[in-house]
Amino acid sequence: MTAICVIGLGYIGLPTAAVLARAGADVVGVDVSARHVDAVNRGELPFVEPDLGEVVTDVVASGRLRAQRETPHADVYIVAVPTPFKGDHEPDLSYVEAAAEGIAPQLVGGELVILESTSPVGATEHVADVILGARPDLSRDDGDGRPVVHFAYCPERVLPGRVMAELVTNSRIIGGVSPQAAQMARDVYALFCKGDLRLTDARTAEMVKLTENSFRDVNIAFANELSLISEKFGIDVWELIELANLHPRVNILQPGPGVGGHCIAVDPWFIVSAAPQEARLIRTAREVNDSKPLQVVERVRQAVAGMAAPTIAALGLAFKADIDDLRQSPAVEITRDVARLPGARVLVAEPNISALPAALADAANVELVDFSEAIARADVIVLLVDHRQFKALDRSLLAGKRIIDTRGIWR
Ligand code: SAJ
Repeated sequence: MTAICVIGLGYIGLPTAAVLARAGADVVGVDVSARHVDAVNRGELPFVEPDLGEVVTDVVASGRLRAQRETPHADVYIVAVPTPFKGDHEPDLSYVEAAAEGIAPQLVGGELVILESTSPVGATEHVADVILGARPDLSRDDGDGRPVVHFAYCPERVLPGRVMAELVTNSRIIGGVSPQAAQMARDVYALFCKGDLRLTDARTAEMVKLTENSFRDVNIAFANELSLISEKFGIDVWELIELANLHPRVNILQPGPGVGGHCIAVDPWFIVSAAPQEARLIRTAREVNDSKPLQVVERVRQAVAGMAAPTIAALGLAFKADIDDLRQSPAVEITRDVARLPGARVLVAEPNISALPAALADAANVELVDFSEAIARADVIVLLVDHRQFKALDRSLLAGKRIIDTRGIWR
């Protein structure tokens, strides 16, 4: 049985570990967070993701998945740790490097190291350099008789909220630092993935991932730009897009309060920072999407103009519908800025969390309440996330309120 070590038990690493264990592999999950390790060893989830809980409970109970903080020896390592950017939008590879440093002492030769974290072009070769720099007795090719370690890049492509289905059905791009590494990695993903497994080199695979998320960012920026133009012209942008999309070759995405999450708001910068002269459209899309929260705050400011002590309901904090993930969420940024409007009291309703995040917890004029209470008490309602609870709301509750619907769900 293949021993697989998955490093990083987050939104990608834990589901991947779980489906590998379900497929029969002997899996150890490694995480720096004691909270994540303990939750997994109890068979519980440290975060919300539909359909994952049952699988984790099952594979932990059967002994095929266990979690720990130290990196063990394994035949295959899968690195799924965060790759944020630094203040200047340069990628921060410190978590990837720390994972590589943990793997290096365990190796004996013949192992496969797969990087899944979204990374700038060249990162997989950098992982090989870090590991082989620490282990000069090992090599990345067969040349001189030293034992060989294999390196591959295989980006995850799953959509938060649909991870368990998409892990199995999505096709995957597998980039080897060598052709043999790509073939070995294909055998690992073939354990659970029913989609196409397409092999290429590591640099192409890294760029494919960045391209996919930049494609989505540019297309959302187009929708967001249309929303600004439509407001100026007094046009309903959602009707505009619905009608334009009736054309057989037009497929515009949805405008919103901005683009959040740890992927689309981050990854395009990995291209821009490495190719600033060439990546002009990708940079502009990032800027358009990043400016959208400010425009929403301005609409709230106009809506409360003349009110001495406005009560504002902020509905939703997550970066998108029906998840509990607040990372890079434009809704958090907007709520924080709205709370700074003179005299404002902000009632936050987020059905998927039980405590306000640090960015809001200190503000005395912000409280987390049930959404029906927020709506009942508010003068102005700003809808920030299209959670199912808000979509299903009895519209008569909104009567007499000033409404800023950034997702177009109450049209
Ligand atoms: N958004 C809009 N309008 C839209 C679609 C999305 O404003 O029409 C906003 C969302 O509200 C959210 C942000 O964009 O704030 C990102 O949401 P998303 O659903 O587009 O994407 P993520 O970040 O949840 O997942 C993306 C996916 N990539 C693509 O669809 C190309 C997913 O497949 C990737 O695996 C994931 O990034 C990742 O981990 O890279």
